[in-house]
Amino acid sequence: MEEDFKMKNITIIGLGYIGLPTSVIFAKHGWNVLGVDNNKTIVEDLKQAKTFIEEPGLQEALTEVVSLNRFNASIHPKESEVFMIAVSTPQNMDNSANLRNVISATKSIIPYLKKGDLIILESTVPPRTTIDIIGEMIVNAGFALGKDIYLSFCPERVLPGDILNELVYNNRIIGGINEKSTLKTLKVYETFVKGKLIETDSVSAEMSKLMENTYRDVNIALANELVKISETIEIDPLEVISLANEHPRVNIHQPGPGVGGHCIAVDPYFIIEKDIKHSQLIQNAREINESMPMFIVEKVRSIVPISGIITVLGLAYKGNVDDDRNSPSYEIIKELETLGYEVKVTDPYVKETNGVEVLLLEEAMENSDLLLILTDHKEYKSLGNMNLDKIMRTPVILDTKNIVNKIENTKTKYINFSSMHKEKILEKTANY
Ligand code: SAJ
Repeated sequence: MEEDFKMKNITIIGLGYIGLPTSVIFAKHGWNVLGVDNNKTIVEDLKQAKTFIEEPGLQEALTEVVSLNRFNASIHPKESEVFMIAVSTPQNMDNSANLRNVISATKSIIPYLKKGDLIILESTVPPRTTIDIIGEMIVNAGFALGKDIYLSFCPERVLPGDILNELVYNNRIIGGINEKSTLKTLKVYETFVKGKLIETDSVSAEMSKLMENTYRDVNIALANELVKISETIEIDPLEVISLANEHPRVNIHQPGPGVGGHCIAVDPYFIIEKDIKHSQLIQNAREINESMPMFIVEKVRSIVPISGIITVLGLAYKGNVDDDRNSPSYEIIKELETLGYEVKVTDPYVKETNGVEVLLLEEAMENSDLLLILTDHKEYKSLGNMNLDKIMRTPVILDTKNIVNKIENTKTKYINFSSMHKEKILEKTANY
């Protein structure tokens, strides 16, 4: 039976949106955590318990574990019983997975490995990466894989904005390259996970993670395609989705201006690259979701003449977070400016952006011809009862996230995926 060993030292490589909250959770549950990142500024900030990541509860927890000396940061790993790799896996130009960070993280820990150590990969990767790429590097370093060094893949599945809670309560998939690796990894997560720990092999674990997000991307594409069909048959797509979802086994997702983030918009490509021939549905879903920014630009053109001023509300890829990675807002802004619109951008969460000036809400709305809501930040719920006719040149809202509550001010023209069709339907029925 598995010897009962105290795995109290863990080195976690990659201190981003996942690695840092994960490090803090391990430290809060009694582990000595060394967080490693190749960004010296991040490491120096973390030593002072400072972080750029806006995640509820993270700053308080980080301050606590740093003061208890349970969490330290460095640019170099150190000897540990457990090594965790939680680095980003960006895309290459062809959308395939760029494993540069995963490979360099593995290289960085090899000099510190000793027999009996465990390596856990949490970064989202194409299937077979753990056993074929990391496994091979361990073997080339002279260790017997699954005997001297244990290795597993354990996908994270936390929702940005609720990470610290989901890290503890979500079920976790534990995918060892062999039985012993799986059992050792179970002991690691047992120290803090309150959700179910589900045992499997590393390839199934890699693929299940990709399928979770691909399932979501395909279902979002279905909702976005329904919006386009609704133009033709003149129905209200949001009404149809809400009616269809009354069925106990139907869950059509919500349409939007496109799919952002570093997960749903990316993970399907890690499956496509492994089997282009058979992944037709997954490829089509990506194309549909990637067509939505231009669909929205066309909608704007049908509402405001090119010389107009457009206020874009929301740079973040989703509501109430400061993460703007892969946000469709950037493509929409660029297209509108190329067409000749003056575009003013506002977002209550996103501070640092790549080249886009972010204004305060009032300034961005001043003298504008359209409020284009692209992110469902809670701050936008109450726009309907503002006297926009006193602030804007033409008080019109195009709400692609259906976030605005009741429109109190009758002078404000409100358009969303539903109402533009209702208007058309009303026009149409008016002729009967
Ligand atoms: N979106 C829609 N319509 C919807 C739902 C989302 O257009 O009905 C858009 C959002 O606006 C956003 C994008 O999709 O731009 C992704 O948002 P999200 O909330 O679906 O996903 P993420 O990327 O924040 O987090 C996902 C989650 N995965 C699932 O919900 C299956 C999270 O649990 C994962 O841990 C995370 O990916 C990840 O790290 O993989």
